[in-house]
Formats: sequence, C-alpha cells, structure tokens
Amino acid sequence: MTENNYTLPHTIFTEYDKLHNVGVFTEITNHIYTEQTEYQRIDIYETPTFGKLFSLDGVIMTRDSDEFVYHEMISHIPLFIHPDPKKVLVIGGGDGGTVREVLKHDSVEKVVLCELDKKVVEAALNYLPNISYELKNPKVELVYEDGSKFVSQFKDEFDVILIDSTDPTEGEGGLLFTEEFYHNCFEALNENGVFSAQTEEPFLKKEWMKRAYKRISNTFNIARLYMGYVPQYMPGTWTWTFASKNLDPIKDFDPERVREFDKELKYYDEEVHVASFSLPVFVKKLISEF
Ligand code: AAT
Repeated sequence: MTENNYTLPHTIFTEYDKLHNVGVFTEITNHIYTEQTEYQRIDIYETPTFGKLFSLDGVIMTRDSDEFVYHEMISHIPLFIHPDPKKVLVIGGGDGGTVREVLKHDSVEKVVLCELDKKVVEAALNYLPNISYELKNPKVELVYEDGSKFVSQFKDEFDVILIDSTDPTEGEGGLLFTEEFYHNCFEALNENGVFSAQTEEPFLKKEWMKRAYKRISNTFNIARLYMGYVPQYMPGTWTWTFASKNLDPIKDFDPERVREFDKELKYYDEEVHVASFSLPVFVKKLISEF
C-alpha cells in the first residue's frame, strides 16, 4: 500500500439553501463553539481550507480566509468618499471585521457598533481574534439593540453609516432592509454623510438585491450599486449600495488619498474602487427594472 497525505472528510459543515436546493460544504476539524441565543444559533468551526468559519442558523457569516473582501468593500468605498470621516455607525457586524477596517482611517474618532445579539460579539472576541480585535479599541462604543430602532433617535449625527446585516430572510435581518429604516439612516447622517449597505447578490437573491437598491435610491439623493468577488457567500459574488446626501462615489473620489494610505489592504485599492461600480449588463438591467 502506498502512503498518502490526505484524510477522508468525515465531519462536514453544510450551508443549504432550501429555497433553491443548492448548497456548499467543507470539511471541519473542530466544532469550537455553539449556542442557541434568543435570536439565532451561533456556530464557530475550525476548517482546514478556510480557517475559522462563523455561521448563524447554518448560513456562513464570515471566515478567516476571505473575510477581508467583504469587510474592506463595505468600509473603504464610503470612507474614502467622505472628506473627513470622524463619527461612524455600524449596524450589525458583531464579528468586528467592519469596525477593524473603519479604524484603519486615522480621522475616525468614534465608532458606534449596534449589534442585536451580544452573544455574537462575545463569541467573536473569544474565538475570532483576527477579525474582532478592534472591538476593544477605546474609540468603539458597543450597543446591543435592534439597529432599526437605535438609528431612529438620531438626526444629523454621523458622517458614515454602514449596514453589515444578515440576509433579510434570516433572523431579524429583514428589519434592516425596509424603506423606513433607510430613511432613518438618511436622517441620522449629517450634511456630507455617506452610507453603505450590503444588498445581497444578483443570482439567487436578485429580488432582494433589486428591492434593497430601489428602497435606498428612493431615499437618498445619490445611490450606486457596486460589486465584489466574495467566495464566502454563495454563489460567490456580492453587492453593496453606496448612498449619500450629496457626494458622488466616482466624481468625488480622489485616488491619491488611497495611494497615500499607509494601512495594509488586500482587496480594495483606487482601481478596484472605480471598477466595482462598473456593473455587468444583466445587473444593470435588473436594477433598472422598477
Ligand atoms: N461581517 C459579516 C457578518 C455579518 S453578520 C450580521 C450581524 O447582523 C449578525 O451578527 C446579526 O446578529 C446582526 N443583526 C441582524 N439583525 C439585526 C438588527 N435588526 N439590528 C442589529 N444587528 C442585527 C453579515 C453577514 C452577511 C451575510 C450575507 N449572506
């Protein structure tokens, strides 16, 4: 018998989309943490291929190997458009990846993270250190509340608002996809305010992508969908929508600011910024159909 270096994948994590009967799976070597909270089931696994993998109700939220794509794209596109971002609100995103990216901007003085489920933050701090470490930064204020309620108390308060939400069809994520919610975000932003929200994807979730984009563009003066390659979210591409009161994500973009940025980035740069707003034909068509 010849020796080989592989083992059979005897333990497997599966994300299964019941609506479309499709899924993805990966071998796991350790089930590090599990808890059924008031809101959802949290699991964290060790995987040989993707590092730590964090799921809610069996849906992948993030994983070590490629979390940087989503977290850089939701954060740096709006933060490089605002001339001087100081006060930032992140809704959802209890793993801390978005907060970590936001704090790479030295102008930022305060980040409020409003996460529904305190257990997500605790689990991330305990088991996802590479993603969560900036949650302990003194500039960060943690609030455990439904973000759709929390944001409605503010007027002209924030320079940047980022919506790092679960899917609208999962848990309480739907509360962060209503037109009323987007309107309250608009009100909570100051004059130069910029906003970015995760807005699903154009293959399996196209109805939600269209709906989210439509609601944001009904609310804000400027709204532009942008895309990136996000292997962790089936089927592998993702969209966000940039929106603002008056700043344009292309006309008001200064590539020099990105070139001079002294923090390490792995996906986003001045070329990706511009390219991500160039949409494939079928996506342009989808978002013009309303
Ligand atoms: N950074 C990538 C991870 C996420 S998790 C999204 C977070 O949103 C979850 O921790 C969830 O508890 C929180 N959340 C859900 N609803 C609310 C709400 N109403 N108010 C505040 N926080 C909320 C994003 C994953 C994207 C998945 C794409 N398929």
